[in-house]
Amino acid sequence: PAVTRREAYQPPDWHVPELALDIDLDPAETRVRATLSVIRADAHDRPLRLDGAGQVPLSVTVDGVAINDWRLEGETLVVPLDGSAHTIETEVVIAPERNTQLMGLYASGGLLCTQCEAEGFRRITYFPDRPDVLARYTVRITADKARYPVLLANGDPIASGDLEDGRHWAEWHDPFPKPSYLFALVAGDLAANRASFTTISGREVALAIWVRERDLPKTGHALDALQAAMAWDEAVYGREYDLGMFNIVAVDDFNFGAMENKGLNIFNSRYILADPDTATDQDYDAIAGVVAHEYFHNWSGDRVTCRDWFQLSLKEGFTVYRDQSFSADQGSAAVKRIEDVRVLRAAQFPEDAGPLAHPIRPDSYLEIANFYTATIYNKGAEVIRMMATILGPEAFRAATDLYFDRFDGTAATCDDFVDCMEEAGGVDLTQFRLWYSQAGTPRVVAGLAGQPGGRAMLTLAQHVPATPGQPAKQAMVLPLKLRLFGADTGRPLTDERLVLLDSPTKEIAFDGLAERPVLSINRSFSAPVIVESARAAADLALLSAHDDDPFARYEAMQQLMLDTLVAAVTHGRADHAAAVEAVRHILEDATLEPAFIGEAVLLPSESFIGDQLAVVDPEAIFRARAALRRDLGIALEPLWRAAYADNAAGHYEYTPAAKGCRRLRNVALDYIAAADPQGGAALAFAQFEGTDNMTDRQAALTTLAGGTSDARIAALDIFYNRYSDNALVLDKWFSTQALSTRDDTAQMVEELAHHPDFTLANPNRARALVGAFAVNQRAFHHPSGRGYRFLADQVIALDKLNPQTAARLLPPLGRWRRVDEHRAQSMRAELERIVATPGLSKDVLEQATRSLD
Ligand code: HT7
Ligand code: ZN
Repeated sequence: PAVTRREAYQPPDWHVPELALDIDLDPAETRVRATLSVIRADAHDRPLRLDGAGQVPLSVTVDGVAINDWRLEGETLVVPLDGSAHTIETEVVIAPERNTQLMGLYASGGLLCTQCEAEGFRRITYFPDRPDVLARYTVRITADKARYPVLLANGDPIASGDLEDGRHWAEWHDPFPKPSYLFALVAGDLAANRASFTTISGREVALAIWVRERDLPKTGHALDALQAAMAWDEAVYGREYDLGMFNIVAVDDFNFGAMENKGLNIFNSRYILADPDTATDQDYDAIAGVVAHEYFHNWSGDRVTCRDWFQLSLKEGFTVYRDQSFSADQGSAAVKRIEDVRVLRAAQFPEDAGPLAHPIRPDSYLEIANFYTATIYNKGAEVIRMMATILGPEAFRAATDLYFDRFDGTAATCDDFVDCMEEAGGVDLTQFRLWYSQAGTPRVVAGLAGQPGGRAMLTLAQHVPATPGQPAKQAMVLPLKLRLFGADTGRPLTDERLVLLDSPTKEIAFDGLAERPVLSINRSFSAPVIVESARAAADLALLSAHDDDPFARYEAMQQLMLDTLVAAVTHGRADHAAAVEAVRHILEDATLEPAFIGEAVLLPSESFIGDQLAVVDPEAIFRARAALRRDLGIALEPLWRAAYADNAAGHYEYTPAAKGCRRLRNVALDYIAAADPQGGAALAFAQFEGTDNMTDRQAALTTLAGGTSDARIAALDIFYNRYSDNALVLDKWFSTQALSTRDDTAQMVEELAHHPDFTLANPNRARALVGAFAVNQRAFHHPSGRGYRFLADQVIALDKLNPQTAARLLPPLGRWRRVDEHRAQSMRAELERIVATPGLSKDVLEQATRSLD
């Protein structure tokens, strides 16, 4: 398969200002007629080249006349043209019901829907399927009226009518030029939860969330989130919605979270449907975040789109930054930042440290679908956040205004965005641009040396590790917020400073310090880097108790626990006293909000502990973590029981305060179970049975599923029977078991893959079992190698149906350099088995071969 390179970008030969689609829908045989007005871009003599995939042209006409001199080069339709402007018509037939890849037009639960990003439109019709060809679309849909009473497309509806044969039609027009990846169509038997939004300039926008009739009661939260997001984008970025209508449709089979098609967002139903009985607080938060994210794309993605797919982070990094800021404004900003950093460390840091590392603006790809990664999204958001920090809020807003104004209606680049930051911010970001081209997580070594006379010298050194294809790196610009605290009193000794570390090393002197200083660095996680700063347990405990930056306070706690756990893994045992006392202090601090306490007292994950070690020993990590969990549970049992009792709620309410109480209470439940497995299981089972909400039920089930009590089987059965007709909750049933800390998880997961409710055809279900299992460090790295074999078997099987989803499950197999030689060999053997599989997709081929390097 051919590699696409960023440097090879050429502007399009032909513009397509207008496209009319006439789509006669049928699951087995859908007829698509496309009429393109094309204009030669400049004085060249090249033919028109239209991308296609999987279909053949039934007819091709130029200016109304059928032609025969078209040809296919691979899947590309090549049409020779003489003049500078023509009208081209093509006709194809496609079969949505046979589309298991879920790209292009496909069937999901009786609906017909589309997914075109990144290159799905070519599976519907012939077109220059690249993001820098922007057309105005008019779409006519015809379908059986009984089966598909609702017909939706982008833009606004312009006409509709009935036909004699039980079919009907609808026409939609989208006045905004858009690339083909933003095209969408949905047909089905859907009901709408409707509302209206008055924009800042007084225009009424009709909002609707379309779902199956029975799911209507679960759409309120998503609709509220949409309205909040519309208001927030006006207030914070000055962005107003631009069509008369905004539709969202939820579908059950979807490769990703959701899609920002202009005026017609299509969502994975897990990011729309929620009620207290079936969705956790985490689900509610994710729904608001994803609804906002897709809505924000209307400007950062749709109005200003990407020139080519190498610029993907232009829209994704910026939009993630926007949705993170929105969510921070809706609840606890401190907790949101902690959660975002946890996601970054869990998903992006390992990617940046492994064989699949790539810059946020990659240089080449075989399959662009493989680059919808945590690096493009989450590290991309951190890069935008750093620019916002460097510029400050006013200049950052001026810069985004400039960006939206200058590039409205066009396809832009990452450099265009940074240019706007430089111009409006009056800063030179030449060196900062290395964030776009260099992969790898920078490391900062920070040492603070106290000197006589109230002086201290801070030494900072940065190092960017080698990554595939990038052996040597240049020094980057790292904006580090820092502050010094007094070791005796815990009082601040300095103001917070923003230091731009832009050279390999830097020294900063502090004078007039009244006490020995303790360093608080990378406050609010101002740069997405790993800081190594040898601070004593007592100093970390001091920061965890006194730092005024909540993120830094959390971070000190995490570092203290990490140091304890790393010592335990390395030496077989460790002193838990400092960690216990620091957790006690947090639990006893009445000024802290429960949500923050719930985060601060959490143990670092097994994978994060592993990231601190040269060679990961999953069993030793598991044992060390379990021992600390048990000791914290036992030593602080009265406090955990008090936290459990004090944070009980009468009935479910989705408010930041109530959410925080549930969070702390469920963390406390798990520590109680660690201290007293039998009593804890009884408490968990009582909570499981007695609660009115899924947050508490799922938390209790997780605690039970990790234990050995009889209540475990009972709870799993009750849960299954209660929710056997709810696919999203059954996903939880699968993933809770796949994430279990029990010894027999690998075997259990193999058995679950044969459960009648397990199917690889539904991406959510595949991710719930296989994806969850592959991040369960101890189970996946089972010394027998059965975990690796299981993952490889599932990837090979899924590749035949849905290559994109299969390829996204594969990365855990690429972490073989991080484990011992025996495990590494087993992992490589499975990767080699995958690569040798006949008929492999380019999606999986690319991920597996890169993973072997
Ligand atoms: N922009 C959307 C990306 C997306 C996608 C990518 C590949 C395959 C299927 C997909 N569905 C949606 C999602 C977003 O970032 O908003
Ligand atoms: Zn996005």
